[in-house]
Order: sequence, then structure tokens, then C-alpha cells
Amino acid sequence: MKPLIGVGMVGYAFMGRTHSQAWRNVTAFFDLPVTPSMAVLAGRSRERAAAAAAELGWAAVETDWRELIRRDDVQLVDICTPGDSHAEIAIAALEAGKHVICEKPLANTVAEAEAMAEAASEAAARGVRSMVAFNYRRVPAIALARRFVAEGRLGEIRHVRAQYLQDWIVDPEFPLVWRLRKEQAGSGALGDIGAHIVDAAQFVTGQLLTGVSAITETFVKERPLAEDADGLSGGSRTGGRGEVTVDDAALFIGRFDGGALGSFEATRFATGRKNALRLEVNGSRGSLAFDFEAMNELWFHDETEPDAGFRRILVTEPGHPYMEAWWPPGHGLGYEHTFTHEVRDFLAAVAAGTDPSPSFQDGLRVQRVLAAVERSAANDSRWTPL
Ligand code: SOE
Repeated sequence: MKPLIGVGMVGYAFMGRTHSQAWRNVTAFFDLPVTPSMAVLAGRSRERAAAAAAELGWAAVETDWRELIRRDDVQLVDICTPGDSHAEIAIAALEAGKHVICEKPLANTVAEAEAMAEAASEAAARGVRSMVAFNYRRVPAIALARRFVAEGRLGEIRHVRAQYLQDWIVDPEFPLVWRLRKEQAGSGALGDIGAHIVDAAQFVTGQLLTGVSAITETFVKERPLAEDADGLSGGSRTGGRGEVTVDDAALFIGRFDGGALGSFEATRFATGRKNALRLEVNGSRGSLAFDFEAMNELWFHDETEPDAGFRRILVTEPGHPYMEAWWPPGHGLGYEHTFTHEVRDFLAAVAAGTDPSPSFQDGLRVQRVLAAVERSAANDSRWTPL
């Protein structure tokens, strides 16, 4: 019997559901030295939290996250709430000696992210671990892309082209959900999906952004008010309209510390694109291209081969990252597996007593990029060093 590690999850909407399936399934596929026990789910409404707990497989319910942290059967806290509560919950949990995994972006401001990173490094000195949940790092094709770059198969990296394209709010009558309110979400497409491509670009290339120049836009300035919105669904209209206080799209260019040039585009107005996280990297010896809408594929061009051109690698071989645990070659994975991999890596680090990655420090670096993008956009795209 492997030791149990009690998990307490705060929030149960879209991200709470993705994380729940990961906690439920991870040990069925990965051999880990510890077994997660889905001890308790916290949500403000007892009735709704209890319904979610029953559906998602949590043993108990709390209506106050502070009570969840206090419980003896919780050793690890999973934060799946909007960004405005990340800092308070994470810092309290770390101070109480609980390991923390926190949804992205790490926080709503650089100041909050700094406080979280500081709490995380103090906690690490006491053996308490933390990780920010940039799940796309755990797409096997993205992890394979990083491996290719690290092995030198692309040579010197010159260009990074990153896009995250969605279209779920293109209808101006789509309501004012929390992701469109600055006080809850911090920013719009920038923090919600731009954060993912900043992390993915830095992860794959091993290079960090050093400065940016940006433009942002809010195409639809007012939307119908609604309540009970869950995930990306609109909820029920309550009458009246409210102001959209975040960006709908953010575009920026940047320089990396290893000499590469980057271009980034995050938008929720790319009609026809549902979840197109795309990354193309061009180096002196070759190039890589990825699109999450075909997440089991990685395209590779080897410049050293005559007439090479891009060839498709089906990332389903047992030697590819994470794939040994799953299906025979050619039987691909989906969005949910990225969360299973994330939880797998976090539990493995907690059990081994090592620091998981991406750390809160990595999350803070991404937060600084987001803040620099906002500053640049507010200043006529002025070049803004990090
Ligand atoms: C909404 O844009 C969203 O759910 C993001 O919040 C997630 O991080 C991304 O994985 C999918 O889209």
C-alpha cells in the first residue's frame, strides 16, 4: 500500500473538472510512489459544491477554503479559482505547510506573484512544494519539441512564432463572464491564453523574453450581465449590460535572451479557431511547428537533409514524452491528458522531495511579461524591457 496524500481542491468549474479527472485517473496509468486521495472540495455554495463533489469524486465539501487548508486530511492544495484569489489561498496554504498547485496565470498582478514566489521559496526550504499549472508543457508534442531544441536538432534559434487563437466571445451578446472582468481575471486574452504561449515559447526554446512591444484591443466594450457562468459557458442573463474591462486580443513582439526574436498573438476573436495554440520555431538547422487542434502531431523540418521539407511526427510512440503510460502507437491523446501529466509530475516531485517545474518563480516571470505587454500597449507600443 503506497502512502496517501490528501488533496483539497478549491473551485470546481472548468479547471476544477479538468483537475478532478487527473487526480482520479493518474495512478491508473502512472506508477507513482504516492496515491492521491480526493479528500475535499471547497466552493462557496454548499449545495453546488456538494453536487460537484459527488459528480467529480471528492469525499467531502467545505464552503470556506480556510477550513480546507486547516484539515488534517489535506496535505496538498489545488487552486482552480479565478486569479483574484490565487495569492491569498496559495500563501495561506504554503504557510500552513501544504503543497500547492495553482492554475495560471499565477496571479493578477506582479506584486501578488512576487509575494507568492517568495512564500514558495520559503516553503521549499521546509520541504513544501509548489507548481503553477501551465498544462500545455505536458502535451507530449510540446515536450518533444523542447527535447529537439535541447538536443541541438534545430541549431541556433532565430524565430519563435506563437499564437493562441479562440473565438468563444465573438458574439457581442455573449455575456460578461468573469474572464472578461479585470478585477477577477487580471487581464483578458493576454493573461488567460497569452500566458500559455509565453510559457510554452520559453519552455520549448529554453530562452527567456527580455523585452516586448505590444498592442491590445477590446473589440466589444459592453456585454449582457449574467450569473452562474461556468467555464466558457454564458450562464443565465440577469438583465442590463456591463463594461468589458479586459483586452479581447493582445499582440506583441519580443526579444529572447538567447538571441531569438518572437511574435505573439492571443485572441478570442479568431473566428473558426477554437483552441489553436500554435508554435513555430525556426533555427539554423531546422524548424518545428505545432498546433493544439492537432495535438498528437509535431512537424519537423531538418535543414541538414537535402530537400527535406516539414514532415509529420505522430507523437504516439512509447519513446515520446509521457506516451509509454498510454495506448499503442497511433492511438492519440486529448486535452485532459495534459492535466493528468501535470498532476503526475507534481506528485512525483513531492514524493522525491524535489522542486517541480514550472515553479512559482517561473509563473512570476510570465507575470512580468504580461505586465510589460500591458505597459507597452498603454504607451503606444513603446519598447518595454523586463
Ligand atoms: C479559456 O480561454 C481557457 O479555458 C483557458 O482559461 C485555459 O487555460 C485554456 O487551456 C483553454 O481556454
